[in-house]
Amino acid sequence: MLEISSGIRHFPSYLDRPRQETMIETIREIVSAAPLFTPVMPGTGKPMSVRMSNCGELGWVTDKERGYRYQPVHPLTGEVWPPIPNALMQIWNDVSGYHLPPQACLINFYADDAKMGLHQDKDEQDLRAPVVSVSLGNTCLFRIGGTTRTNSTQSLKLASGDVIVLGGEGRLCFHGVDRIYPATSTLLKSGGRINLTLRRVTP
Ligand SMILES: O=C(O)CCC(=O)C(=O)O
Ligand SMILES: [Mn+2]
Repeated sequence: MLEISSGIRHFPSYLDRPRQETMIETIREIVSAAPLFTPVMPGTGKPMSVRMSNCGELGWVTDKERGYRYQPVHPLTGEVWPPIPNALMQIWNDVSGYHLPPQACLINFYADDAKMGLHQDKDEQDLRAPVVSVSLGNTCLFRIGGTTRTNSTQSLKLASGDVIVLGGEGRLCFHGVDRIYPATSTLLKSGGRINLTLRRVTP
C-alpha cells in the first residue's frame, strides 16, 4: 500500500487476474440488467465521454435538467439497480475502515479515448465515509490534487486490479482521469477501462 497523501491510499494489484476476470463477468451481468447510459452535464446537456451504470440501493446519475444526484432507479429503465456484488462488499470491508456498508457503486466505462475532468465527489451526505475505487482493463493516468481546484496535482497510473481509497483529509480532493493507455491490459476484449467506485451516500 502506498499513501499518496493524507487519506489517499493506493493498493497496486489488489485483485489478481482470476479475481479481475470474475469481477468483469459480474459487471457484465449487472450491465445487462442496468444498461450503460451516457451522462450529460447539468445545464449545458453536454455529454460526458464515459458511459455509466450503477449497482446498489442508490445510483449516481446526471441529466441536463436535474443535475448530479443519487436515485434508487435506473434513469432509462426505471428499474431498481442490481445489488452490489459480494466481491465488492468484501473489498469495501477490507480497505474502507468504515462501519457502514456502501450504498452505491458507480460503474464507469471508458473507451480508449475517454477521460474525466478534474472534480470532487461531493454529492454524498456522508463525507466521513471514504470512496473506494477499483480499476479494471487498460491503465489510466489518474490526476489527484488538493481540496481546491488551484492546488498543485500529482499524477499516477492506475492499472487493472488496482484499488485506490479517497478518505479522511483526501475525501474531497479534486481528481480526474487524463487519459487511457490503449492495449495495456488484455482483460477487456475490446479495450477500454472500467472503474468501479463504492460510495456511502447517507450517514
Ligand atoms: O475512473 C476513475 O478512476 C475515477 C472515477 C471518478 O472519479 C468518479 O466516477 O467520480
Ligand atoms: Mn470522482
